[in-house]
Amino acid sequence: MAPQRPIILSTWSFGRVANAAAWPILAGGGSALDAVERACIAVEDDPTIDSVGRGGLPDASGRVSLDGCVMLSPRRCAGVCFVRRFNHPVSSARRVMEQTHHVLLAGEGADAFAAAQGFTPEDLLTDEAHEVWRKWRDDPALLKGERYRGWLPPRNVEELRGIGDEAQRIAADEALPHNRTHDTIGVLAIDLNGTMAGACSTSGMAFKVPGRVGDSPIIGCGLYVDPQAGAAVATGTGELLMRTCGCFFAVELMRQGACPADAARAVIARIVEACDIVDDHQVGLITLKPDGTWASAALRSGFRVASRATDREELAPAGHVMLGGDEASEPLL
Ligand code: SD4
Repeated sequence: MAPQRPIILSTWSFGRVANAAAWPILAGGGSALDAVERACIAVEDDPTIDSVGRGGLPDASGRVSLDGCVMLSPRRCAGVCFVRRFNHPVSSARRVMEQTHHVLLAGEGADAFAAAQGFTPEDLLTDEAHEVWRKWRDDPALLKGERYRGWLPPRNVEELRGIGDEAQRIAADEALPHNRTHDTIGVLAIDLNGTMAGACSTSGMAFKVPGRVGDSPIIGCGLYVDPQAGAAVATGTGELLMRTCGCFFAVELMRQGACPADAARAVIARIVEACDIVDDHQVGLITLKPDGTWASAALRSGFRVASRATDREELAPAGHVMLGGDEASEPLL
């Protein structure tokens, strides 16, 4: 493929941190795979981010479990899920892709594989995350059995700032520490050679039922990349993406000729049509074509995409918001 300008796209406000860590790789002619892995590591390594890596909020039993995956193509992809002892699910997933014939390792097997690969085990539960869990566990409503839906999401900074114009909201984003953001870090990139790669990493829903695995390690749900058609990565309520194979669906639509914006919009529309949506559901999706054009859509307002290319770096709201959003109504291309 002819050389092209590199680009990297990441979910949420902390995507800027991810992009900043990965950009030198892309700018220096490195691979998209190295870039997306590095981007996820930057967020996994920040213990103040309570939805990714060490510092992520635990499940209902008070234990943290991590999920993640990496993908270059249907031939080259893998994920790990229910990881309890290692902080970098994307790095483990990359080794599964490179060293085995498998696509998904889970639980103790994934931990044992990471150990055999020489990764260093870590205690993933921070004191801060344990304290948040303890408060949740001792909540009287939970003790009365009125509330066991498995997830009470931390309100993200984007949702908290429901007022003001876009410039004010983005300025507020920048003024707040990264620990006020939440959700999966999902990354798509194209390198100088035109190779596409994607990755995502998460601690999943806070206070989930122990054993619950979401969309992020499942190829086709939280991530899909096909060099012939395009790539998609998702964040938000994993169950909605799993019920609709959301990222695979987006890429198949682009294969059939849809532009990135139409593909992203169609996935959100399918989720609304096929699933029972409740108030705390959210889904954000980024779609990218091999030519570097991209777009985003979300179920609700609040989702942000951090993008970095040779000539620009920005944090932007979803190009299309399905339910009650007052954000950009036109796709960002
Ligand atoms: C998941 N999409 O496990 C991931 C992360 C998440 O709110 O829960 N985000 O469903």
